[in-house]
Amino acid sequence: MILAGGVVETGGKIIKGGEALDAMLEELELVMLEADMGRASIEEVITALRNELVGNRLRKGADLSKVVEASLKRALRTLLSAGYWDFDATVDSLLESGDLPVVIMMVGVNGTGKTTTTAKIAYRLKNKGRKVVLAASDTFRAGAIDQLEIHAERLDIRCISSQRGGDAAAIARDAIEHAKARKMDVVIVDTAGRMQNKLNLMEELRKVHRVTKPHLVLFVGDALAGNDAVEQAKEFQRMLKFDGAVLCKLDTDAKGGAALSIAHATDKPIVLAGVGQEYDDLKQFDPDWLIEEVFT
Ligand SMILES: Nc1nc2c(ncn2[C@@H]2O[C@H](COP(=O)(O)OP(=O)(O)OP(=O)(O)O)[C@@H](O)[C@H]2O)c(=O)[nH]1
Ligand SMILES: [Mg+2]
Repeated sequence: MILAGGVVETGGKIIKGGEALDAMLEELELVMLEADMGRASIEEVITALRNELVGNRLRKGADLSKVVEASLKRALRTLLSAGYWDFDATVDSLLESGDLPVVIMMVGVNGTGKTTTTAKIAYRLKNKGRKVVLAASDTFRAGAIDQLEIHAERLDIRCISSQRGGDAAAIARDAIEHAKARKMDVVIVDTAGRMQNKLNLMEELRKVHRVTKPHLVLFVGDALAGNDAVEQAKEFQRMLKFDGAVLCKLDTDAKGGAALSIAHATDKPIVLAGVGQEYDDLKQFDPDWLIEEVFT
């Protein structure tokens, strides 16, 4: 990225607030806006950055624009690392604690990638030798059960469902009972996509939550939804509380700024990244990778 500032000629200068710094910060604001980061988060980050910079001494010959950009990257890295937990290590330690099965509940609005991510997580855990059961608790969308069952068949994993429409919470409970009876390790509950403002759907989700008492709730966000993903995450966090987020579709030309805003707005970390439609297209979320994406 090219910034307005040049090399500061007389070394050892104190960084002052003023036009030159403002111009640089404005350019960085644009970079973040273009990456779909929300305005509220951007403003907070920029204010913190300005406060950090003004009054600091610039090393002789240092390029102010580079110093500013490096500070911003550091601030964003801190934002993305706050409260971070490692998905695999967390599941391992839950398994070790012996409270089986470990229940993972997936939530999010329509089409963000919940079902695909459910299958990807199942694949990931199965490859580690874990015995996994899926709960088809999306009884809302026609075709949702078949979609999950096809994945289950391909992965050779049991999927508990009820073709009768049925009660999402009851299906999840059946899956947990099934897993308990067979000493299986993990139940992943796929739920229906919903608009965050539809109260009855949210109520159903809360019922699933109440009944299953999940060890982990993962909010699935769509990187392509940009700023909307942030509003969704905030509303879900308000209604349900989730432990971490999965940001899907980071393989598309989405600029990933949603990750920064979700982390900022909900105080929950992004823990996994969906990077394609294959089962192994699920990665541990890497803040540095995302920050480079935002700046290129
Ligand atoms: N490129 C890409 N596509 C993805 C990714 N994750 C999911 N998708 C696609 O996004 C679409 C929606 O994914 P689903 O898993 O069905 O989303 P959902 O949240 O379960 O949707 P509903 O059940 O309708 O709420 C599908 O076409 C997936 O293949 C990803 O990481 N990258
Ligand atoms: Mg689904």
